[in-house]
Amino acid sequence: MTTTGTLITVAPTGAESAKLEVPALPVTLDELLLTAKECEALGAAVIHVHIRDDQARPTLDAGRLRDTVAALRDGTDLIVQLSTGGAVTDPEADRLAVLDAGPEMASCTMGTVNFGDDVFLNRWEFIVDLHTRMQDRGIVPEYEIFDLGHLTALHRLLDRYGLPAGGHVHVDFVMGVPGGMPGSTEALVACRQALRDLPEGTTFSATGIGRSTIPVMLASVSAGGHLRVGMEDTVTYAKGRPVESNLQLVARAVGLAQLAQRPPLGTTQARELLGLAP
Ligand code: KMH
Ligand code: ZN
Repeated sequence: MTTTGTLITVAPTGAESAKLEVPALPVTLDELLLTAKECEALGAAVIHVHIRDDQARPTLDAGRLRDTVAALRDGTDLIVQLSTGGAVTDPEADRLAVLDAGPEMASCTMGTVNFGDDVFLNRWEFIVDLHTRMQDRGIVPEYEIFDLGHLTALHRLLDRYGLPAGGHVHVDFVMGVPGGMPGSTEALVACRQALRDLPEGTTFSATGIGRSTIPVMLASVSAGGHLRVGMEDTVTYAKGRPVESNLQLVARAVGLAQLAQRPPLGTTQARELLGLAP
């Protein structure tokens, strides 16, 4: 397994920003596909997908999800990772049904977290359901870690229900959410240390929300981690400068990976790393 490169995930849309306030946000299938192609050409290997309806509101509509997976599969070689997190208002049944769209990967958040003024609810039974359904269908999870205790929950999950499809464990530290762990080097190091309790070879990426984007990116690369970037997580490129496109964020991540002499992994190497079928 290669660990010499950097896995770059782009999370282009999310469920939180409004198109009216952030016009560069890709919300239609055409916009998403164009973004995906551009980001792949630059060095992204995984796309973490949230979709929107005709009014640009977050949706988990089954037909749209299927069409999105098909379009991304046809138009790119990116690893398609559907969000099962959705928006904080999405019911569990709809979040589980995301798996019916047949993605290669899906997210699986490892616990409940305060999410600004809201609560992002992830009950234990729901997590078990997601994990075991993904095992049954050969969908590879990315475990989303919003707080240190979520790694304890992951340890318990793997202990009781076994390894995910493909046998490899990959986690993503989502840092700097108001209510979750801070987007600091200290918090990232604490999470990285806690990986020692997980199966050998477990890999991690990290993303910093808002102004923690750059510190988290630097900390992750220097700690041997991978990178997730995109307008789901930040819409400000630098103080007073809105993000112009997801491409701009991917380009910055690629530059950092090259500087660290861990260049972006291509999609074939990324599938190898994550235990996905070639
Ligand atoms: N939109 C957040 C409530 C995920 O995609 O799995 C949840 C989220 C995590 O973004
Ligand atoms: Zn997401």
